[in-house]
This record gives sequence, C-alpha cells and structure tokens, in this order.
Amino acid sequence: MALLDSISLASKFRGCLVGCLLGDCLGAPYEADYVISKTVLQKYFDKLEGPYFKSPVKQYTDDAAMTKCLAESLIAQQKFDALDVAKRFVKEYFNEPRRGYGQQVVDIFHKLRAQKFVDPFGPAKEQFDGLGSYGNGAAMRVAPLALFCHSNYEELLHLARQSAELTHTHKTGYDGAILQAIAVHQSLHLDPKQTLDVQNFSSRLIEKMSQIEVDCDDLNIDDPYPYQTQLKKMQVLLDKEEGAHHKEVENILGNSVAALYSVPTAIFCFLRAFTPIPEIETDNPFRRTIQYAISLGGDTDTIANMAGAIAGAYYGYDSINDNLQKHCEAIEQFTEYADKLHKITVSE
Ligand code: F2R
Ligand code: MG
Ligand code: MG
Repeated sequence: MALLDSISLASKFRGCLVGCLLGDCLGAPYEADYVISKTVLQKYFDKLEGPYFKSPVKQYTDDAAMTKCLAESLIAQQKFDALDVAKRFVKEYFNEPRRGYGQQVVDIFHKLRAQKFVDPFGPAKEQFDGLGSYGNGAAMRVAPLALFCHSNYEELLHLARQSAELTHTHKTGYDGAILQAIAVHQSLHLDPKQTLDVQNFSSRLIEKMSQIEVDCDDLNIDDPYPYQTQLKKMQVLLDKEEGAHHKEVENILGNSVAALYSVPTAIFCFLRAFTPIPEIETDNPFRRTIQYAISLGGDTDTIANMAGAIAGAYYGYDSINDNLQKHCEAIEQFTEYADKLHKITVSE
C-alpha cells in the first residue's frame, strides 16, 4: 500500500474495528424502531460524548460478536480458516446466545454442533429451503477480513465470499459481504486529509461490483445486477443538492435486515455524512456517519456498524471521540484486535 502522508495504517485499522463496534453498541437500542426523533438522537449522542455522563456500558450484539470471532480466528491462525471460524461462531453463540442473533442463523449453529463440523459449509446451504440466507449477517462481520487482506484485493474478494458462505449462500447475501469488504478496502487506501470524491468512491464500487455480479441469470433474480442498481440509485440520492429526505433513503435504499437493502445504505451514510446534515449537530464526520445511520431506523445496529467500519477505516482512530468509545462494551478488545491484525499484516 502506498504510504499515506497524514494518517497511519495502524490508525485506520483501529478506526475500522472501533467504528464497527461503536455502530453496533450505540445503534442496538434503536434496532427495529422505524420512527426515531432526531432531537432525541442528538441528545443521546451529546450526552454520551459529554465528560460527566456515566451510564452503564452499551452491550454489543451479534454483529460485534461474530466480528470478534472472525478477528480472533485470523489472529490465531494467521490465515482464513473456515473450520476454525465456524467453531468460534458456534462456541460464541452457545456461550452467549442472547446477543440478538438473526432468527434463522441460529439453526446453522445447532446443525454445525450436531454434525461435529464435518462440513462447515453444509448447514448454510439448507437455509430457507435451499435458497440460502440473504440477510446482512455476513456483511456485518466482514471488516476484519478487509484489514487482513488490505494489500491483496483478489484474495479479499475470494475470502469475503468464503467467509460469508458459512452462513449466507444466497447470492445477495454473500455479494453484500463482498461489497462491504470492498468499501472498507477503498476507505483504507484513501487519505482523509484530502477531500473525499464521493462520486468517484461510488463509481469505483459500481465498477468493482460489475466484476462480481456476473452470470446471475440462473438464479431467477428479477434484476441480475441488484447491487449495481442500488449503488446507482445511491449516486442519484447523493447528487441531490438539497440532500435526500429520510423517507427517500428508506424507500429507495432500504433499512432492513436484507443485505441488498442495508449494505448500500451503510455506504450511503458514510458518503452523505462527509458534509453537514440538517438536524445533526456535530463537526465530526465520523460521529455524523453513525448518528445519521441510526436516524434512518430499521436495522440500526447493523447499518451503523457497517457505516462505522467504512468511516473508521477512512478517518482513522483519532477521529473517534474517547467518551463515545468508553460507552462500548469490549472496546479494549477491539482496539487490540486491530493492533494485532496490523502487526500480522504489515510484517508479512
Ligand atoms: N436479528 C436481529 N434483530 C432482530 C431483533 C433483535 C432484538 N433486538 C433482540 O435483541 O432480540 N438482528 C441481527 O440479525 C441481522 C443479521 O441476520 P443474519 O445473520 O443475516 O440472520 P438470518 O437469520 O440468516 O437472516 C435474517 C432474516 O432475514 C430474512 N431472510 C434471510 N434470507 C431469507 C430468505 N432466503 N427468504 C426469506 N427471508 C429471508 C429472515 O427474516 C431472517 O430471519 C442483523 O440485523 C443483526 O443485528
Ligand atoms: Mg445485531
Ligand atoms: Mg441488526
């Protein structure tokens, strides 16, 4: 990777994983709320950022729990090892099942344990009568892989798909994970001291997804290039001089648990938050990204987690308010994962 003048890669690694955790922890209380008062959200963030507010830490959910498994596995194995990752998912789930996991993904954990991991990819293929899951569960945990493969884009594409297929075998499920990985990867390689070219960032994503979304005809999907379509719609929303209305974002990009209707939304949040947004009072574009992602409602923990990973990888660790971090369970662990992943991948 070309050296960035203004910010270290180590800071970007930390920013990415801390961004991921923070989005999950701060977004979780609002998950499945569809009307969120902007004023209440502004006060929520102001209070958490303030130096005198001591509340119990915010618990992370399945998003960070599965991200943790992937990060720990990459650190322990120093490679992507599907069997090891599957075992960690199962152990983590049975240790702490009340982390708000997706309704169906839990079946996979039971089946993997029952079959003693003989085929780690087998149970996922049986989900939804063989269609596979199109949920955003593979995308929400992919960030550590984007860090691990920061200098090998082709390997990232390959491993993002493999890591997704442990739980998500529907094309839009694993392509969502690939898109999220590409977005983090792009952010890692950009200098935040230079003005972000929002349209260029999204055009590059569309170009890269055109290499991924090929030969979809046999899947009987109405639109064979669904992510490219969503990203093009995202560009139209980003181009609006007056800024897109919340309802338009929800109706066009979505805020659901489906990867197709949440990964492009998370990318939109990062890009939209580069400039001020009405009713979000902060000069900090990282905070603006997370606060905006939550304000859209729906799958708030996951959209904020994915947007946080992309924004953190772009702006770096120093952009993330210390007090906000202190409110997140396992913050020390996540910074440690980032440092270890950085150490492993730069000394290769
Ligand atoms: N599960 C949740 N939130 C529910 C509320 C939690 C509550 N706050 C609590 O604490 O209890 N959040 C988490 O789930 C999402 C990620 O889900 P994942 O890992 O993709 O799971 P799954 O089960 O595979 O898919 C999720 C749902 O998507 C629908 N779906 C997926 N594929 C489908 C298909 N082929 N056909 C029909 N439906 C499909 C189903 O409704 C699945 O249940 C994240 O938001 C995470 O935070
Ligand atoms: Mg969750
Ligand atoms: Mg969620």
